[in-house]
Amino acid sequence: MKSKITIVGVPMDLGQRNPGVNMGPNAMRYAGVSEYLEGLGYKVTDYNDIEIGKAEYLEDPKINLRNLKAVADASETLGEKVDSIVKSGEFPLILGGDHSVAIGSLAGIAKNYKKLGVIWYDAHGDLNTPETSPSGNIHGMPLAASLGIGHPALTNVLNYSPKVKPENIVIIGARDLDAGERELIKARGIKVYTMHEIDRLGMTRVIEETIEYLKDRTDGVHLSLDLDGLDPADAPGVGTPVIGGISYRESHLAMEMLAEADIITSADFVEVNPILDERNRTAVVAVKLMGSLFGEKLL
Ligand code: B3U
Ligand code: MN
Ligand code: MN
Repeated sequence: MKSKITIVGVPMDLGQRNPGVNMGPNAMRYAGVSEYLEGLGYKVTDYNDIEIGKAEYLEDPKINLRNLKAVADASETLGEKVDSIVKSGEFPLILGGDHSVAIGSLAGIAKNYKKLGVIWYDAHGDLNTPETSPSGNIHGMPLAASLGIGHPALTNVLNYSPKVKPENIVIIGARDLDAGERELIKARGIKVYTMHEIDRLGMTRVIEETIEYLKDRTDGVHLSLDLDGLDPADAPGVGTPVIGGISYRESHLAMEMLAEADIITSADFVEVNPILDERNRTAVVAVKLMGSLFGEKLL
């Protein structure tokens, strides 16, 4: 793991409809993210927040994409910032914001790798397109956009596409997939560990297999961790909770195993919504998981 971490906050809430997720970055700051990671021996710089434009009140009814322009603009800004962080040899740690922020983080990161791997830790596939999306919410589309599928304003951030290949992706925790997403997973051969496989194999084996699968085929791995991948009992402060999720303890184990394997080169932690939370618990959970990802040992 790199010894310097740069945090970028992305107070983005335009990729979905619940107010409050724009306060996610500050919720994680109040939960002590910088101090915690510094305590583990890292040099941490907080770049503060990327500026987010305004919601669009006059939307194009012909396209099923809420706030397209503001999300695309923020993705470009974030992409450039993240690219410069990777180029300066630091570990980019992006704090969301709704999951549409991953469009920008992956744009900035993937520029610097030939074969970037992605671990998508999420209850959802985030593989919708304007054609398949039931909601028009861009936070349900970032993985598709990064594969080069969807509206050009989202697929072409930083003027290249795709950011990642389907065979370099592993989705973990899926339990709410739309019909179009299932088709895409099958058509492109994306590796998915749904809750069924997690229950059946156990998290230890799921992560062992994930590491084995990604280790040789990739030259860097981005972890995109949506807090709704966890069970709402452990992470209640999210906009689209889905019961039957990954536990806090399984998630810790996953992070510890990824830390041991030393394969993660960048990360985003998204969908923390303090308005929907209980005493900032979800932000605290996010920060504790970061601690494990960055190598905290219990003994
Ligand atoms: N798949 C649904 C719901 C959803 C996706 N991501 C979240 N919710 N957080 C959609 O709207 O695309
Ligand atoms: Mn997501
Ligand atoms: Mn999700």
